[in-house]
Amino acid sequence: MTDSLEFTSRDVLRDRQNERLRETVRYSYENVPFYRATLDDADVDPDDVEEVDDLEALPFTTKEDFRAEYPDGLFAVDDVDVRRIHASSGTTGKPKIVAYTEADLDVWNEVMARSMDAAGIEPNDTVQNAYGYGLFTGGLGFHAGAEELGATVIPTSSGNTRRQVELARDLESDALCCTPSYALYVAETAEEMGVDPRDLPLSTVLYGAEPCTEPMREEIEERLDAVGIENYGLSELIGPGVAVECREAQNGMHVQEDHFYPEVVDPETGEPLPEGEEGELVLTSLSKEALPVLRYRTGDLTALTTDECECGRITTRMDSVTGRADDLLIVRGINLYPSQIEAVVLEFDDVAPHYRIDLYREGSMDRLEVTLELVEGFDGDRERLRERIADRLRNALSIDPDGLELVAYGALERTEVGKARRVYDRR
Ligand code: DLL
Repeated sequence: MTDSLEFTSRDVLRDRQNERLRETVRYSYENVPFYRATLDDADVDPDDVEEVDDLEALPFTTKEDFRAEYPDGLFAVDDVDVRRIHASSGTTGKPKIVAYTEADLDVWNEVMARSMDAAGIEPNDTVQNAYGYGLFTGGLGFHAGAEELGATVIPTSSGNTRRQVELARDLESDALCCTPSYALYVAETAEEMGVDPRDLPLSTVLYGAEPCTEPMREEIEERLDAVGIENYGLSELIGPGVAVECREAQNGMHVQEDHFYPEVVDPETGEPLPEGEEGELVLTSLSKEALPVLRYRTGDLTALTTDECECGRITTRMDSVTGRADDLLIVRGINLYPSQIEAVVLEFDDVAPHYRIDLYREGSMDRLEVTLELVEGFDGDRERLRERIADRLRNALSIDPDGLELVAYGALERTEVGKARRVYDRR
């Protein structure tokens, strides 16, 4: 972790980024026919890209490009130099296959170890890793990062939740790594087992891989009496480890900018947006060998800031992802992200952090149904609560769900393995 530049200055960081960008563009051009073709088409001579400000001239790389080049058309090295393969957890179509050389794995370990360090994990801590092991990058990514840091890893993988609770208690796990929805499920399972989740020794939950609003984080922290630290990443760039919050501020995720260069663009026009404005995150790898990526459109919506952070890191921070550009629900002409509904309904203390959104088409009309769970032991006036929530949705989001149902605690299905699904769009 000595070479991280996280605590130097923006000028030192910028020099490193420029140097690595020049190498990456030239390397991609020379080793990946796809990049040679797209750069030639855009009339970009790799030698003209001298600094990150020149990135704007480069064409984007998209998910469709990954699909078209499936499985290994974007690889820049021969098979013999590939040490590991992972794949994205895409729900539709073919997965995106991603590759790592030995040096890529070293970078990944380094950014993951830094992420753990930023989260306040120490070498003498025990880290229970409940991200799925396998093609998904969560399991092995967190595993290697914790080892690199020098911590003890318990590779529980996802699922078998009662055993997670027992092991956390018996082996005195200090940190739990998992999706935010799974962290809540661990808490619920503990309760079912007669174990107070707040009594579990966990002091940190490193969550990520799916969106998590601030009220959801508060719920995780409250239920498990632990600090929740958000992680962001994607297979196409490396996996987890692209950005992480610091424990000091918990206010935006520090992008590991010496390896991944972030931009935010208007999702419609592709024009770069100024700092602070929300748009689609575009990332360029600055050190990847097996799979360099130039201006990859992540589809994730966020905003960037270089405001000072109390932790002393000088890296750009990104906001929590509010949704994916392709998650946008257009309901009767109103644009809506599932996370907006989540943020509104979780303001209500009587609503548990589990919900589902169903969309149907009736004739030419959209029908929106929201199902919410009540907290355990709710004995208030259900109808009154329902009306209050409906009012709030109307005022805050200008939507009036056709159905708003409050169901008993535990009635909605939980996700034990993989990413939680909350939206069912059947239109
Ligand atoms: O989900 C990598 C990861 C694993 C990140 C564990 C953090 C923790 P993929 O399966 O390729 O990789 O999915 C990447 O997941 O484009 C986002 O849409 C979403 N995502 C990842 N982290 C967050 C987050 C891993 N903190 C896709 N908030 C990304 C919201 C996230 N969405």
